[in-house]
Amino acid sequence: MGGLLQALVGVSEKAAELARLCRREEPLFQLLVAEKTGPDRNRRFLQDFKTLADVLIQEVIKHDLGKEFPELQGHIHGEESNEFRDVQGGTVAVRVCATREDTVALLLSVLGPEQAAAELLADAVHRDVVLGDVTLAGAKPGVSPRDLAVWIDPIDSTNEYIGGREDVPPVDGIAPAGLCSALVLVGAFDRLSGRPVLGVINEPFFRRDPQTRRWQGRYHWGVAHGDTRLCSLSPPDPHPVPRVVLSRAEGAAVRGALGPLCGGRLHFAAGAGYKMLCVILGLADAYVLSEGTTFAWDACAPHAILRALGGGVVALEGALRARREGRAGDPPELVYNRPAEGAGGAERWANRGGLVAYLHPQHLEAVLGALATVPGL
Ligand code: 2IP
Ligand code: CA
Ligand code: CA
Repeated sequence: MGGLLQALVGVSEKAAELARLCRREEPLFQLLVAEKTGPDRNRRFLQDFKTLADVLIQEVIKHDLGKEFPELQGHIHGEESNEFRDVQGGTVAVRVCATREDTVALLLSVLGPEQAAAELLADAVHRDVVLGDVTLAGAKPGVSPRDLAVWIDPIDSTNEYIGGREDVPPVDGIAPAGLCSALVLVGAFDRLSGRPVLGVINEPFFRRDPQTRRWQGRYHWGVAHGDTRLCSLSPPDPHPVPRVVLSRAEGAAVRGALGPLCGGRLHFAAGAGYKMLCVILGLADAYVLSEGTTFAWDACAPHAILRALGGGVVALEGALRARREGRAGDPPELVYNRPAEGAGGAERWANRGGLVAYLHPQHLEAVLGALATVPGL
């Protein structure tokens, strides 16, 4: 048996394959495409199908990790609920069954007559993933699954995944939108402290194979545990003039405050996970978000990788408050074991008050300095 890190990468590979499958195979792809143009009578079903890709991926990850590491059972959480409307309008709990045939039958209760689609999905669900990654095999984080819990975002940037644009030209290496910003995020955090410990980001749509035209993915992983720092990537060099990546939803005040710091040039991208990946890869020096519109499952995996590389993700509101009050010490980082007080549903796990993801402390300092003047932050 490999370690937990290797298992997280393995499940992310299976998830990425499921994400690619849902776009590649005709019966599945038709259902995705039809969502945009389909007749009204299909709307509910297609909406459900869209979610089925996410729900199924999350259940597969939960199932495979829980099977290999029974200590993790009950501690694997994700964005989605597995409750699903079936074709009769009843409720079905999507899960991985003991046999491929049982999984096919369960999927058919959601997909209706789409036998081929159900079979393709079940094949991928029950297939074993073999990783031929020597560096990963040699990584020994020294963590015990008993101390950890997991956050899964089965598909981050669902809108871009469904939209599927392949021709969005990058700006300084950063894709402003498109299929490549759809990512699988699997992160593990310390149950007691809430700190992120292991992170895997999988890019299912990294590039097309020039020969076969099939999508090829890639993955990145990181470990930040005690004094141990391990990563599949080396820390990138900082840009002399900082590059900041933002959500297109970011308001004028934040744009106005950060513009001068970045030589008047801000970058924009879709997907919370993708923007953090841009920082991890050194395409950007910081990702700033002033609102609580991301969740624990968006940030946990990228945060672990950022910490592995010497950076982190701070809670923006708390960091600005500490600064105003002149408190010494490092600004507070996001934690993953504390639901927001007084909130219900997904909001319990919102990263309230926004965040800053960074790699080099001087950029965090510069960004916080610039944002300190923004009224209302
Ligand atoms: C979303 C997704 C969005 C992001 C939002 C996330 O997750 O990453 O793209 O907004 O914060 O919660 P933006 O693109 O404006 O940064 P999901 O796609 O999983 O709902
Ligand atoms: Ca997300
Ligand atoms: Ca998602």
